[in-house]
Amino acid sequence: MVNTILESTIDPINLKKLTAVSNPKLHAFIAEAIELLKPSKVLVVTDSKEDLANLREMAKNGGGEIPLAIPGHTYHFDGPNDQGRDTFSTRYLLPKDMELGESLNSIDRQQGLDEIRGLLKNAMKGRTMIVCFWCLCPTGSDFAISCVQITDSPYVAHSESILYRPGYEQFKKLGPNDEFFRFMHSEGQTDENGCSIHWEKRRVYIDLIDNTVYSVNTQYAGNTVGLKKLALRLAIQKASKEGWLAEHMFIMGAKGPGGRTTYFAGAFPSACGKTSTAMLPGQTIIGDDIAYFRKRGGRVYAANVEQGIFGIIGDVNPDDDPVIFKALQSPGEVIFGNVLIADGKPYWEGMGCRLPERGINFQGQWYPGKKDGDGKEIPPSHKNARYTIRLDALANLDPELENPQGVPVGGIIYGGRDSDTLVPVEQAFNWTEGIIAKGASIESETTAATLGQHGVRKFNIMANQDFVSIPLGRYIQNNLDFAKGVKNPPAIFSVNYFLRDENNKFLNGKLDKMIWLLWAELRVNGDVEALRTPTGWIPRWEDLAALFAEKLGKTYTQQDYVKQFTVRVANLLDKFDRVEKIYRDKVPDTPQIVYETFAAIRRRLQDARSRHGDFISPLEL
Ligand code: SPV
Ligand code: MN
Repeated sequence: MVNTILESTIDPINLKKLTAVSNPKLHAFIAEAIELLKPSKVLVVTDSKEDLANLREMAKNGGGEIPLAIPGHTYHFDGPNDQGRDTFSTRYLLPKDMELGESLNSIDRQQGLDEIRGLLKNAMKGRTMIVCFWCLCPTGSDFAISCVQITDSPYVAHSESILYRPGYEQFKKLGPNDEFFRFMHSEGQTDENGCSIHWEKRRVYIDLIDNTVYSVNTQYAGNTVGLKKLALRLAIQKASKEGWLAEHMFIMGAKGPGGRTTYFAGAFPSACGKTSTAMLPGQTIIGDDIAYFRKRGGRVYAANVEQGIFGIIGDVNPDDDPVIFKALQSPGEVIFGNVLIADGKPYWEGMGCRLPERGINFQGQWYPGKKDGDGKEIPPSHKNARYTIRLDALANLDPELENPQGVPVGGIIYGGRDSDTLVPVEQAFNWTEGIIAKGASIESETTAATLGQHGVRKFNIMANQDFVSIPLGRYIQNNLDFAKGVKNPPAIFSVNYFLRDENNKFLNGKLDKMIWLLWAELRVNGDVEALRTPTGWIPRWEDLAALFAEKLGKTYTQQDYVKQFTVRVANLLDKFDRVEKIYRDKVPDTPQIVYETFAAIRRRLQDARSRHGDFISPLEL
């Protein structure tokens, strides 16, 4: 049956490419997709240069991208209502015997499958179904996971060819029982601009039983590029069963004294400085979004799941982000998403030059002062406008990106958008407190990376809340257990780049994050002492002043230090009350150690308050 379907729909050349991968489960998936989507043609993409070049051409010829003046550059627009991840319509398909807890969005499995199959029915009539193979993490490594993507969007397939390692040859080596991830996407009906019309019927449904994600009526990469956040959700479930970790984290090399490199991984909610930390001048980048962690010989190693960046372009300018700015001005494959286009060039807010007065953007013709249907002024580029680029286009790429072993992790950083509570950097006392009081206690103000209201303080466990696919208590326990058998677990830090003063002005400059990172690098290597607060270790003024002078040529006054590093006791107590309430109300499987840790921290904060009051200057410590 499967063979009949494949042979009757796929031309001999593409059929040969498909059957060279002799995996019966793959063939069944493709046949099922053909039956459901009814494409007029099937294109099978191998790892060959010709096949990848063909994808680029398809994308440029009516496939969702338009060429720009610089060779290799194109732009892509998503519809006005399709500009970010849709966390509301992204749901886990829940079998009757599975519990995920109420903090994860789910729908009965059968009901969800019926709904999404209904939406995907005949979706590719008159279209080409693209079948492509990619790999999460370096191919052939113990991190690697094979993936197959089905899509009718050349833009989606082309984006994947930039962001992920080719996986066709690896797929050929899979045994009949080896696991792989499957993604099925259709942009649905499109309008005269090529944008999905039925965005209200946008759905991203995740089937954990079958390692399959379905996505329909959307084009925004965060909802469609299977290997990105759709795969992360599947990977978290797989990691939980197999004893490793899949995290929403960058990986980068921080440079210490004497040319030393210490690797850090960092989790930040979307649009909170994650990419710009990974790309700090003078340091080296391995990845900016998703990392897998494994233990080997009592050490923790991490690998980048991706080989490219889908980064926020707003505020990328030659002063703040020189490395990426240069790459975005140079010939080579780059897709600009939802920026302003004029005279064949891309423009965005905060790029450090005057923007043109006329152009086109995701809302059509644009001019300053143009309003949308609700009377709201349309910005020239969307706040979540992005670029897609391969990491090898960057001057500061770390040489270990393709190391199949990954890199040894010295430190882990948890960040968030917090105007009034956490100090700019603080080291947790140990792994357990780090996981619980730093990672599992992140609260961050919402941003344009997800649809919905912005600027609302929201709980976001390990900055991974949107992607966790197991009960949250188990997820915390997995993180705690991961350090078992590790001689020196990575040191854990919190950072906060968004602290403001009483006039709502940011207390830090954009490059100050380099200093917090380099201080953390010194701490990991035991090079500096630190001051003990109720919640962890903070830097001494003199160590920061030396780093500011050496790395940024800046004077760091004691007055600035006191403002930034004052321990805000009342705010911290409130924070832990809010977070604990979420665990008590919504996470029935919260490990007891979480409550014990909160209680211990609260006692230390109250004790400090009785001696110093609500605000503790670091000079008093
Ligand atoms: C994020 O929003 O965290 C991103 C972009 O990295 S995406 O998930 O692809 O929307
Ligand atoms: Mn992300």
